[in-house]
Amino acid sequence: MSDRIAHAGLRGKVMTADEAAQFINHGDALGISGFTGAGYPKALPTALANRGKELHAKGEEFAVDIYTGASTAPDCDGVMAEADIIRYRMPYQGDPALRKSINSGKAKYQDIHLSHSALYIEQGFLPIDAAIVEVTRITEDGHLVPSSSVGNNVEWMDNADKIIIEVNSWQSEELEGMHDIYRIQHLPNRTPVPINAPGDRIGTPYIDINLDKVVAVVETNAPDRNSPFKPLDETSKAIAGHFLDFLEGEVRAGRLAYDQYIMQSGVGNVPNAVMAGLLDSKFENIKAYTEVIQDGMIDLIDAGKMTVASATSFSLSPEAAERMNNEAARYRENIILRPQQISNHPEVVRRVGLIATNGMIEADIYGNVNSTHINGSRMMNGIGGSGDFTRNAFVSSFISPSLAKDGAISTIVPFASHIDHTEHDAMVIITERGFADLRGLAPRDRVAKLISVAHPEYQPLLEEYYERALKTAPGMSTPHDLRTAFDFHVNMIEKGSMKG
Ligand code: 0RQ
Repeated sequence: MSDRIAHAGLRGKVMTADEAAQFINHGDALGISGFTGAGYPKALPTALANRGKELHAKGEEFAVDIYTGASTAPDCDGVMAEADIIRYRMPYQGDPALRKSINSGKAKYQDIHLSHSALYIEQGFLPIDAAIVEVTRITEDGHLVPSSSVGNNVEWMDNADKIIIEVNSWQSEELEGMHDIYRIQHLPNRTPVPINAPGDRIGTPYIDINLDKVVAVVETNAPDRNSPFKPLDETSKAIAGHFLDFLEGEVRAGRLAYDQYIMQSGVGNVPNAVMAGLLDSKFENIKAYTEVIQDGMIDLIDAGKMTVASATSFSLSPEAAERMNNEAARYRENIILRPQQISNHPEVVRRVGLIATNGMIEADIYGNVNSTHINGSRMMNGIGGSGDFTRNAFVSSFISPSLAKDGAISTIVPFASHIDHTEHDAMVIITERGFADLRGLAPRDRVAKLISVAHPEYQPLLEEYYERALKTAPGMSTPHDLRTAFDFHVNMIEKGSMKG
């Protein structure tokens, strides 16, 4: 048995994943670890999927509700979705098999702000039966040292009746000391979260739980889903360039200094490219108060450009994950991993004054942003933490190429087919064509700025729409021609291109 399980009582609970899966019953609600492919349980999901397949073959029912931190991986969400054992899922996902299950009506999905998800359990809106959580190590005293993500692990274990712990020896033991575990008080006794700057530590480096609830400990040795990022292309480099121009403008306007930039950055290839752009910039002493640490931040730390990165999880390429596993002791000087209620806490986000930068599916000519649904109906991933940050940031920006799917789609549209971030929150929209700074502008004054960042192939169509809207709703605050407002999307569905 691994010496990573140092607590005598818990050593007596070590068993196989198949044995541990027997503690889970049909209809249970499971709070599991995992955030953007990091720190998810590696063995139980497959064991549960196999148990489901066996029971289904006998004509018996077996399906569970799955709550996580955020997205997991093919060997977690993927295997369970393929075995048809996910009945309800929250708060965020990104797995192709699960996405298929959600969009074919098999799995129900509730897309929740990441900072709200634990509150759904704590405030009694949703039940929870069991927690399944990956850790790096269990100390002699029974403290749990989290692995590469913290997510909602604390709240899941506090509120579940049963706890199953996976101890993954692939995770570096030197992650110990990187985490900062703090519990938000329950209503009506809540007090301010005492974080004034991204580097503040306010809790313990481990999670304390009620050990009597632990029914099983399972040993694993398996990597996180570390997927490589796409190589930087001309479009992502251009977006990164415009983002830097925008930051430089903030410095010239006296709203930012070269050593005062605090970033939040969404996941994905384009946000990662923006961080690559910062490597050669004049910005120093960059800090992150964000939810996910991607390769770009590790590179900024190595270059001495980033001094603090506060998040709840990693989302690294295989190469960067290897660097982290070899050098976690060095990185923990700069990196803090917190529960997602804290990494995404609206109060702290507003206080530290960060610049939020997230990807988007589309924005409309007035600045409403869709982050989640293709053509209004098909779920992509979810809102994730983008709302937690966008609503409360000092500056909220969205970045995207102006075209998707080889030009069949314009990411600037007349009317967003689903709205996650309203015109009241989105401040700056950036594509490879430039940036549209919407701050201080009434709706009609935003239109030209947004059309200027659309692709030239779509600019005449957007102008045509706006002229029509002005005729339909003359003089009105936010003119729309509702009969044709979704023509771009209808064309895409019926003819395979927004151009029609
Ligand atoms: O499809 O993968 O088939 O090529 O969407 O698009 O341009 O590579 O951009 O990786 O940054 O993802 C909004 C999905 C953008 C992401 C979204 C297609 C496009 C491509 C990916 P392919 P790109 P990104 C912190 C913050 C919500 C959650 C969030 C996201 C694929 O940023 O999930 O912000 N955001 N969390 O072709 C049809 C369009 C499209 C489109 C792009 N208009 N119509 N397809 N695509 N625009 C993280 C967490 O919360 C955990």
